[in-house]
Parts: sequence; C-alpha cells; structure tokens
Amino acid sequence: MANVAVIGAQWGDEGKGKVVDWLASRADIVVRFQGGHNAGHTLVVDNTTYKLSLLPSGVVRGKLGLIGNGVVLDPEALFSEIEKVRAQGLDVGPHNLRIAENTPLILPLHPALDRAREAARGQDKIGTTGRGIGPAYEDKVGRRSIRVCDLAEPETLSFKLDELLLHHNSLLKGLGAEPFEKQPLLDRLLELAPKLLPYATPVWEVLEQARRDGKRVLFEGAQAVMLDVDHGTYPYVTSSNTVAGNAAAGAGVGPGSIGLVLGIAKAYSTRVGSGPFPSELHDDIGKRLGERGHEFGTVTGRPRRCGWFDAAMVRQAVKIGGVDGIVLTKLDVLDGLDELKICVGYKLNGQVVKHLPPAMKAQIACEPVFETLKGWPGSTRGARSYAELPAEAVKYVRRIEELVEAPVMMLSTSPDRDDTIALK
Ligand code: 2SA
Ligand code: MG
Repeated sequence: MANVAVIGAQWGDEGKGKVVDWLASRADIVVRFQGGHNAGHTLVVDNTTYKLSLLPSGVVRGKLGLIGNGVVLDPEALFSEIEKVRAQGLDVGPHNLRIAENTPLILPLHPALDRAREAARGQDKIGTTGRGIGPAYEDKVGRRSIRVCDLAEPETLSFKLDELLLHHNSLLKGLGAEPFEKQPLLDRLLELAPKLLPYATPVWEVLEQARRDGKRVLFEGAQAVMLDVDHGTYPYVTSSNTVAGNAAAGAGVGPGSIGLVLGIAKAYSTRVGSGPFPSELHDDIGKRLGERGHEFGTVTGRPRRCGWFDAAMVRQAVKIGGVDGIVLTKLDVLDGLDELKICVGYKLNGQVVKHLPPAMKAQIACEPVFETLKGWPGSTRGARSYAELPAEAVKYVRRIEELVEAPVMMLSTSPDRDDTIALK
C-alpha cells in the first residue's frame, strides 16, 4: 500500500518523529492533519537534532510538506520555526511547504484564553501546552475562526475580528485577564498576510494530483489516541481528533486514501499533563524510566509521568484508531530491569474490566491489573535485527502483540534512524 498514516497509540511522545522520518524517506509528501504547535516531534539526522512543532517532518528530508485544514496554525510560531530550521541549514519556503487555505489561525488571544482558563482551574487544570490549541478549535467549531484565506480580504478580516473580540473579550474579562484591542491585531495580520499567503494552497488538489501521479503520501499524526477529543481520557485531552480517521477530513481526501495505519507505542507509558494514568509508577522504577528515556516535553520541557506498558489501553487505541500495525519504540530504556510489568486490564468496583471506561471518576478509580515478565540483563540499544535481542526482550514484544491484537511491525532501539528493526 502506497500511503501510510502514523498516529500515537498512547498519550503522545511515543517517538513518532523518528518513525515519520524513517518513513518520509520512502514518501513523496508528508501531511499534518490535526493539532498545531503543541506537537513536538524530535528528529535526529546526521547528529543534528531537529525539534519540529508545526512543520511536517518531511521538510528535514527535502520532501513536500503540507499543512492540512485540520491543523490550527499560529503564524508567528510558523515563521519562528521556519527561521529556526533555516538556521540549521534546511531549506523551507512556499516551494516545499503548502498550507491549506481553509486552515484556522491561532491568534494571541487564544493562548491568553488557554492560560487564563488553566489558571482558573487551578489544581484541576488540564495541563495544556498553553499554545491556544483548545480555544482555536472552539472558534473553528463556533464558526468564528479567521482562516488563512481571510488574510487576502482585509474587509473580511476586520469583520471577523469584531466578532471574535466580542466573544473573547467577555471571556477574558470574566477570567480576570486583559482584553485585546482590535487595531493592533488587524495591523499584525495585514503585516503577516504577504508572508503567509504565498504558502496558501488548495491542499486537497495537491493530494488529488498526487493520487493521480501515484505519489506516496505520509499522514503525520500528532498527540495520540488517548488524547483524542472524543476517545481519549476526556476532559484531559487535546482538542482535535487524533485517530487515523481524521487524516482524511483534516487533509481533504477520502477515507480510502489513508492506506496503512501505524500506531506508535513506547515500550512503557508516559503522559505529560494531568489526567488518569492507571499504570503510572511513583517509585524509583518510574524515575529511572524518566531519566533513561529523557522524558521531558519537547515543547514545554515539562517532566513526563512514567509507568508500565498498558496493553489494555493500547489495544483500545488500536481498535479505535484503526491501527494495522504497531511500531514499538524505546525498548532499550527497559534494559537491565529484573522484571517488567504489563497492564492487562483494570480493577473497578471489584470487577476486572478490559478497557478504560469513559467517565471521569471511573477512570480515576481504575486500578491496574498487571502481568509480570522477566527482564533482560543485556542491552538492546542500537540492535538492528531480531537476532541481536535477548530472548526475554523478544518474549516481551511477542506478548505485547498478543495483548494489543496487532503485529509489531517495527522496533526502534535508539533515537538513530538506522537503529530500527523492520519485522513485518
Ligand atoms: P493542548 O495544549 O490543549 O493540546 O493540551 C491538552 C492535552 O494534550 C496534551 N498534549 C501533549 N502530550 C504530549 N506531547 C505533546 N506535545 C509536546 C511534546 C508536549 C510538550 O511532544 O513533547 O512539550 O509539553 C502534547 N501536546 C498536547 C497536553 O499535555 C494536555 O494533556
Ligand atoms: Mg512529542
């Protein structure tokens, strides 16, 4: 199958950047279809580390990058990221990056509202990245968004800003935050227009042409199924659909164009931000996973919470996300542990359930049911074939396959792109 979609099968930070990079070398086009600059995809290429938030990872490999309408786009963040990667020697411009004309914009009032809301929630905060993602998606669904194409129509901009400010300023004031004035926002948008408009393209037509030409498209998901606004641990989720199904709507193609769906999963679990995490470890093993796995947010630098692999949850993500095969990453972080645990279900009100229930209190009440496996003394770091893995590591991978009901198609054993074992 020519096209591939890559999605996160846990709570993000599964190593999608590396996998996308690995696949990008075999693709012609890389498309982002949801999320925004809340994503943090780390790619290591020839000893240079690229940290991308908004740009499709294919730009590092000289591929055509597309930002689909399903993304929420902060133009300031876009241009500062373009500057950053240009300083690292990459060539990025309208010749190799196209942005859907109907992509909603993130304006300064969105992060302001995001942060004011988080502050108001106090202890109960979602733990957002503070980038304005949620408020921007609210405006899209509320039919108030300023979209990329509006930058070509100053009158539309002015009219839409009035509507947007009427809505936002009352919310901001209600939360004790500073309201925004129209004129500086309008001036800035008019200033950005000639910079941004050269990128604006009917992305769906680019994809239609690609289909006719037999080009291979890689759909690059951000965040993960357990952060999906419908299927994740709501309300501790992001504000977009992160499942593979949204690759179609968020890019402007039919569902048949998505192709093979790969779900990326770490060999253990992490979560950044608040919300239920049944297999979380609060002990030295959790700390060790965080240290060995360098578990800090790419965008915000926040330490990630760590825990055992949750097979019940990944199975759920596989089914809902439409995952055909798993890419298991960071196996080497588990090297040297005496024993490993895998969460296979949850104890709730004296009963064992096989999936995480949707209600908030029930999710928090879920206690993990663990299965214990033997660890391995040797190192798996940098292994490039199954034969190089200790027998216990192979057993661990095989057990995960059984439990999540999907084949492990690739195994990643270090951040280096070549330290990858293709299994199927
Ligand atoms: P938001 O900002 O509204 O999307 O936050 C809502 C929830 O979604 C989580 N979220 C993420 N979780 C993991 N990784 C993400 N991207 C960055 C990274 C995060 C960072 O790759 O490292 O740098 O901190 C990401 N983006 C959103 C977030 O934690 C909230 O739980
Ligand atoms: Mg990340």
